[in-house]
Amino acid sequence: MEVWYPSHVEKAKRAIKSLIKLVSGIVEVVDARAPMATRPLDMEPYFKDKKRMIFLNKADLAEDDVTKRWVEKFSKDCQTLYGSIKEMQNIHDIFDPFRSDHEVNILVVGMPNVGKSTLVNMIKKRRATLIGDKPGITRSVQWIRIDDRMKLLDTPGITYPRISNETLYAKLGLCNVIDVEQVDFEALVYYELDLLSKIKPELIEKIGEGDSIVKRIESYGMQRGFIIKGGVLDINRTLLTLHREITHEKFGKISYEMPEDF
Ligand SMILES: Nc1nc2c(ncn2[C@@H]2O[C@H](COP(=O)(O)OP(=O)(O)OP(=O)(O)O)[C@@H](O)[C@H]2O)c(=O)[nH]1
Ligand SMILES: [Mg+2]
Repeated sequence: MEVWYPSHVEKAKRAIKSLIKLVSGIVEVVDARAPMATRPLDMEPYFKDKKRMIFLNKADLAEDDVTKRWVEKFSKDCQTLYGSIKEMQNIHDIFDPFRSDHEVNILVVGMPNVGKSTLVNMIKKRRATLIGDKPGITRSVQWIRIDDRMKLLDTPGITYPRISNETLYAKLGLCNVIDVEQVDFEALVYYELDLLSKIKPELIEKIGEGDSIVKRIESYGMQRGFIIKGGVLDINRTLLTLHREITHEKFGKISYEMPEDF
């Protein structure tokens, strides 16, 4: 599969490895819709021996009962919280377990677009770092002082240089960890729909009329008038809009993986 692996990601991994000795705690932000797929697994060997918190963000887009089961599962090994950073009242609960009477440095780490910089800004109560509705916004590591006893290290989202597993690829696409516009998105959106047809067949029916996924996509695009010269369907616009609507709750809250499958 074609991956999206911009050069700043490799640089960020090197920076994290070299700065890890300065931090006493790690907040790992994952996407609540696919909390296993969005764990930064290739970096985890470097996090051993550190106090850790897993935070399942974007819970507003995931199915509540599934998220709660994920939290139960992760909690067996590690402190775990979930929520929707933008709406959370108790955001300090994420960092309070790391506090001590001396200064602490906390690494905020995770895949692209999961909400790391949003978390840093919310805790800082102002825009200390750029955020954006696509992956790859944060380009380099940045220390942000929260108060006289805590500094956070905001880091660029990290991802894999190679992905050969179609299901993982689809989940990362559906969480917008992969920048769809930077890859062959026709293939990616088909992988996404293929996964959804297995786990949420009722969602596929909502897309449009037809007895196959391809026909349903065509009917969806035609209905919206995504047509180019000669009355031909604008397939690029159709697929990108469909991807955007699915991943931004237009088809309801969707969890892409279940804790019982792991
Ligand atoms: N629905 C929803 N969107 C969120 C939430 N938290 C953050 N976002 C959005 O997710 C997008 C990515 O947020 P960022 O904070 O830039 O993500 P990041 O992890 O820093 O991304 P990179 O810098 O690319 O690694 C933005 O559009 C945020 O507004 C949440 O709890 N729910
Ligand atoms: Mg960021």
